[in-house]
Amino acid sequence: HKKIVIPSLSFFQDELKGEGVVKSRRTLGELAGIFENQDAYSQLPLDQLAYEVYSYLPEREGTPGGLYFGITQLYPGKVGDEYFMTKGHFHQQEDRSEYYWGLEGEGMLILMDRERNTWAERMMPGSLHYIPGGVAHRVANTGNSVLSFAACWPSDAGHNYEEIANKGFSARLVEVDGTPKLR
Ligand code: PAN
Ligand code: ZN
Repeated sequence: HKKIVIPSLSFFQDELKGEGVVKSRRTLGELAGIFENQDAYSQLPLDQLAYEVYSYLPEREGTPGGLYFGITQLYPGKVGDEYFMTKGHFHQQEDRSEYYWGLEGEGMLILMDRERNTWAERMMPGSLHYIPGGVAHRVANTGNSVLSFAACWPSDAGHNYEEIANKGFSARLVEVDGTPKLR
């Protein structure tokens, strides 16, 4: 990965909690089926918050040429040996790409191409991640504190959650001897 410095992070975050920003949230209950260990999952409260997304959507959804911006705050935790993670998706318009960059905390960006090759990139404050079109993306929090990352994506990208919900990624990020490993 490439490392860059974000100069005005606190400004960004204060701005983003203001007007025009849509806040969405996902509980563990809404992540049913994405974790391998069903026993461990069933012992956690369904209403526990997994992540929140602050999105700034200045164009109508589907507008060609526009850009959306969002900050995701993913809480720390594990389900068995698997870390709390985002649902993950391909874009509805397959060729639409996206930038993610790390703001706070530690994590891994899990990526999978159309041939179902899966790989991962370490996320940390200042890390920059280019997600090409046709590549599914999901983030796991591998630390003990909130993982916060920013994203910028085209306003006509759309989200295709179905494929990942049905078939998952071809590898899972699990903790082995205290460190994250793709399995
Ligand atoms: C991000 C994601 C956000 C939440 O803004 O939507 O991190 O992850 P899920 O959408 O997979 O639940 C993005 O990738 N937008 O395209
Ligand atoms: Zn996306």
